[in-house]
Amino acid sequence: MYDVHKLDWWNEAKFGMFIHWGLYAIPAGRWKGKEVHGIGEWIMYREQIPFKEYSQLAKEFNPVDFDADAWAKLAYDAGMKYIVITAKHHDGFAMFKSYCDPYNIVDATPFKRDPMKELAEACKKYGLKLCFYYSQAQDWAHPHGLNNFWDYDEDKKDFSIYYKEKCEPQLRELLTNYGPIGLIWCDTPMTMAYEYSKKIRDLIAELQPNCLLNSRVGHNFGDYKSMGDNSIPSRSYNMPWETPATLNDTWGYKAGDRKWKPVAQIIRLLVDINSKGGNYLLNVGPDAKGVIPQESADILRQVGQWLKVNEDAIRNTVACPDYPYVLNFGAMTYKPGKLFLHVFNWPDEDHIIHLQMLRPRVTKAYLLADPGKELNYVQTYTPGNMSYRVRIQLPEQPLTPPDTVVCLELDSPLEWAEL
Ligand code: FHN
Repeated sequence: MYDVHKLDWWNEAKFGMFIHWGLYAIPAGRWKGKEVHGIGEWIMYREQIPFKEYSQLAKEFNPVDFDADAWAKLAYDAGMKYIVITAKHHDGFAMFKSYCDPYNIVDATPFKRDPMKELAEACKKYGLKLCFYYSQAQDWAHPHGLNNFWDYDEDKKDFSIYYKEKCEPQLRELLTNYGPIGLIWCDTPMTMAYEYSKKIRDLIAELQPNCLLNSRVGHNFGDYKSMGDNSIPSRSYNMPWETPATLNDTWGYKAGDRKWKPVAQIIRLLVDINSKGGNYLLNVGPDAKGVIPQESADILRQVGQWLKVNEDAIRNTVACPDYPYVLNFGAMTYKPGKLFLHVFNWPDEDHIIHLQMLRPRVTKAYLLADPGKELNYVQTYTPGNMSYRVRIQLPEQPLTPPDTVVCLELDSPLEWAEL
């Protein structure tokens, strides 16, 4: 069962920043002069680079332009409320000071700083929750971690050794040395046994009982469900869930990936996810100097400007019951007492949008961008199916394209009549 109160901040947030940052930012998608297909952080696996060779990247890793304050401010400006950063991805390299394994950013690189310490401070300053991604099962550096079959013989692996020597001690460090952590974001449990998922759950309970855990820890021990990457359920889903998603086609930095999604698409995805009850965890992949690509920053700031005006339609929303018809104007989000109509397709001719099958009565209509001015609307009751039909008069031009939001205040909880 979900602990409602523990999830309060997360349910309210609805929008977070994912950060994939590690040694893979150095090759940035190219190895030995050739472009490597697929997501950037998997380059070691794709090219089956021996650990001995890959680990040399640490000696070059010196992200002198890393600025924790700038990252946290960007998340804040984008209207995000939490940051989930790769403390350790599948390549096994710890992006924090680890006392149990020298293969970490403080001990193995010329940089020598602990970016997680600096981020913890910056997150505090901007009121963001700091959360850690930790690849609990795959570890391509440790001889007993999962999925490095090119260096280590799979038949000789004993997962309990990896768990005891590295996974648990590092999780303990993350949960001890950085203040309150919002959540631990596990990934790709693969064949990890029930007992290890449970151990992680228990460890969090012991060290930071308020810290959340996502479902990719495996064996149903998560506090909420992580959907597939870039995957949105087709209907409203009435449990806490989140979609992790990319801004281009990679998570870790890839210099050659220019497939940025337009701002309008990102806003549309944010609305779609929120309307179905989910959180949107949107990724940036900083480069080897520690800089978040300019394109990502620009997109996020524009989303933030839209969100500043339309925040009520996103923050703290719950799953909107599925409307029985296809919507022509766009999408809807909902919180008790308020139904938000996201008008992506502005009705250019008559400037009217309409809804039918509404069980509650509309008591007021206005644009979030101009809340002081009430919109005219006509509401008629259909006794046949005991529902209202409402036609709303919009101004001639959209106020916050690509999505201008109409708020309808309702006199009772939202339900749609049966078709
Ligand atoms: O293998 C990882 C991948 O590199 C990335 O971290 C994503 C983010 O959700 N998770 C895994 C694939 O689902």
